[in-house]
Amino acid sequence: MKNRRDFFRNTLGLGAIFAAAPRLFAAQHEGGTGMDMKHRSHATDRGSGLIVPVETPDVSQLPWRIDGGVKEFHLIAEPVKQEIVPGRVVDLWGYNGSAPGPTIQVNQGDRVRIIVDNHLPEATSMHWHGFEVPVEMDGSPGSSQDPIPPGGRFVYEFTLHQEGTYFYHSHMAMQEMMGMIGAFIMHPREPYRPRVDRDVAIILQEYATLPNITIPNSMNMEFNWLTLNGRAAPATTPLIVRHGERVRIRLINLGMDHHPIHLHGHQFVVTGTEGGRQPESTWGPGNTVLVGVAQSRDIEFVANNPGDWMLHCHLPHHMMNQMSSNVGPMSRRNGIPAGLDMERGMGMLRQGSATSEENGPSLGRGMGVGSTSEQSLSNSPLKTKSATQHEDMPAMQHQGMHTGEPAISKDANSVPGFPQDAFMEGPMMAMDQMVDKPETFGLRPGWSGFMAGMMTFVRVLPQEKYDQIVELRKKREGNKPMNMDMPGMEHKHE
Ligand SMILES: [Cu+2]
Repeated sequence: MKNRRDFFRNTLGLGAIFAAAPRLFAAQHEGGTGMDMKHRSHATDRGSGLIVPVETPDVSQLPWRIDGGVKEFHLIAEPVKQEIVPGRVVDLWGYNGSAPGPTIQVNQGDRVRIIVDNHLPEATSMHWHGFEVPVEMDGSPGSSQDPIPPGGRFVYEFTLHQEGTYFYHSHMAMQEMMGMIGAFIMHPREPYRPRVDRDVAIILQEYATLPNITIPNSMNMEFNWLTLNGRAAPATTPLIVRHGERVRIRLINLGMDHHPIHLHGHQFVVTGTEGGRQPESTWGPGNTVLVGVAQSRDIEFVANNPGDWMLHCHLPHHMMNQMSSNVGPMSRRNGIPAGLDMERGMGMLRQGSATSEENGPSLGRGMGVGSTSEQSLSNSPLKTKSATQHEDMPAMQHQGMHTGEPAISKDANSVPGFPQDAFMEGPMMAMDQMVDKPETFGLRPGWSGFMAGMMTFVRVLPQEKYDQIVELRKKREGNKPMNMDMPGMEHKHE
């Protein structure tokens, strides 16, 4: 047991777990005591390590200070720059520098105070999703409180008698679609059984952002960036577990879609919802859990099958990045007529007002690409390699990516429906080096070319390989969640 506890002590201080920008914390929580390292107390204070702290890969943990027996947290609603994959920085709204915001962890029975400052250019309100607290602490703008004006502050304070996987989010609808959510874990007074060796929380989000535009269209109903804890694959940080460990993964969804999250290689049981722990008599086996909007689902399994196993949303469109229908001269000489242009197809206004006759109201799913007129799809000659190198025909590869050729047959163009994934997945899209981090060590070369959207790995590793990664984490400088400084990352994304 000592070793196990030491293990958590060692790894929890390191990057992917408390993976925020420490500078932000320093700036925003100066003078605070009981910083993030105190979260370890969850592991040691109670029940001889029966409760382990929850890891949130790629998202930081919110520090607190104790003030007269009250755990005091400080959240700042603000615009953030979120790098969802290398080189793709999106203008989101979040908390304390990231979207999703930092993770809050408390113990059942805690008295907590959360100071919410609004640094947004408009009013906001913070809702504590599923909390049984007095109505004046519910954060419902207009009914339980006045919205927090720009530059304003509201102090929430309540005692938490619940346990489970909860979250906080802005209760302004469009702000939710800009990223304003964070995990709020309430550890049970009586540890759950069976105990888990590893406990992870992942927030599912989605954005509609056109190529070369950094601001998501919060009114859209189709999404081309799907994220786990604020990153799209292959930039998501794999979960590293030892062969034989029992694992809990807490999935939280706030967006416009429900996400069927599928785990390869294992069966799991759903042990909790956004309402807390479920009785064991309700746990049936499965390998896909539908996480509906505004829900959380806890799954548990024994990692008894060694390998690098995918964990992902199984909606096909949620396993891609930067989806855009036949946009630009990508694989074809002149592109393919696609009904509407991309701006209108995704609802971006280029001129006029939203209600002008030209734009007209046309909200909803039907707003998507090709919704107004049938796409006239006809295969034109595939660009040859020399054509891609022509000056005014940019090559189909990004700096820093591999330059592999997609495997396609000679008669590909004569096959109705081609291409589907030929230019969306495969060696051409691989960027192993750009997303290299300890947790990706030893993955099969070229792996990143097939990972996109809401995907990550659960890597079930033998002790030796596991230790290697722990060593690499120790060596990693600082708490960088991803290699933001890699040379390949300097290419422009404006
Ligand atoms: Cu999905």
